[in-house]
Amino acid sequence: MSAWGKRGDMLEHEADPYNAEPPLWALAGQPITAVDTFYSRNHGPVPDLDPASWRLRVDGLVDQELDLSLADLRAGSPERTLTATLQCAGNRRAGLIAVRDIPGEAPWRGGATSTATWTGVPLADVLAAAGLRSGAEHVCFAAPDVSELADPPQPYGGSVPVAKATSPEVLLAWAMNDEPLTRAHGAPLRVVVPGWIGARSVKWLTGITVSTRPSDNYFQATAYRLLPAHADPATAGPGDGLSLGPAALNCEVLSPADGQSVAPGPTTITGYAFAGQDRAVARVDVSVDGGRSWAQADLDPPAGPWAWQHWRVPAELPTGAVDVVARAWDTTGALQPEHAADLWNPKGYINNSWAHARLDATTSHPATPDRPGA
Ligand SMILES: Nc1nc2c(c(=O)[nH]1)N[C@H]1C(S)=C(S)[C@@H](COP(=O)(O)O)O[C@H]1N2
Ligand SMILES: [Mo]
Repeated sequence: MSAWGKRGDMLEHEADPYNAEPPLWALAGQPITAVDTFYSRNHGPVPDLDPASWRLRVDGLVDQELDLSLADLRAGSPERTLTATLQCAGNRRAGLIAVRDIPGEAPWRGGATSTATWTGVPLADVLAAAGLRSGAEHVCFAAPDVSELADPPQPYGGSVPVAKATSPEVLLAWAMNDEPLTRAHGAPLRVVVPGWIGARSVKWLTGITVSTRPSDNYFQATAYRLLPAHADPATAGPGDGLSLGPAALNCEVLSPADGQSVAPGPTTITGYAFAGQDRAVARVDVSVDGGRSWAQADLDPPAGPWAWQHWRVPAELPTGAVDVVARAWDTTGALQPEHAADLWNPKGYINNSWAHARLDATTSHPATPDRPGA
């Protein structure tokens, strides 16, 4: 075990605030990610909230302001459990940094994506109890963790439009994989916004404010926005670039993973693919010759409409340096973009270019896990 109850081989990008992702092979073949393996993304120190005195305040454009304890929430509406993938907008940023450096942002690999079974109550039920007034367009989330990364330093926050907030899949969750939320994952209560970038799934939720406008929190108004490649993030202000919401179609090769030494010959290549919001993964192609020829992978059925899909394909690895490539289509017929260079942006968000796993199949040694930092 390392920090925050995570497995010892996490790739730790930062100790404080804690930012870590599992090695890719640890996600392979696991439709649900164990809590000790689930990536952790934080912008400030992890709060230690007392569940007994914790309250959730609901205000803004509502008929009735609410001040709820955990017991009130549990009593207020029937509990719901669903499986949802969280994917950070910075997932696979390392592929963008390889194109051009991105100072100040961590080189996340494809492990800033994990899937859990979440239990809580629909946000829609709480909003219905409060009663939305006319003009209600956005639902803003407030948390107590103060981030020095924000300018000026401020607690983390974000918002989603009312249409998403009142959709039945958006949960106020107190449990993850049937265990109470751990501190690192937002205890005692977090938002889970399935199908949207992870940034909107606000942890340590203490406030909900219904508004005519999106949250003016730094992490909604200034960060997690896609700037044009030539923009200077140091001078970009609130509202610049485009606001990120629904997750983009993406995929990653998990096993054998990028950087591994493997034996040439027959193997099975596996990975994940994920399509945000109301799209699903329709097809995944895999190449073991850098994209000259392709085989169609078998897709596992997802654990639910908001979960990633794992895929597998038998392959014959040639001897030498092997470039495994994977690319996914979604149910709209859209294919991932081929090149990371076309996607480069100053904050390094949404690298959903074709996934590459570069393998060393020069000798017939047994497979080794790719070790962080190796
Ligand atoms: N309060 C708070 N909520 C937060 C964050 C944060 O720093 N503070 N990080 C966000 C981001 S960017 C992501 S990707 C997810 C990560 O959730 P996890 O740490 O449970 O994996 O939490 C989101 N919610
Ligand atoms: Mo994120």
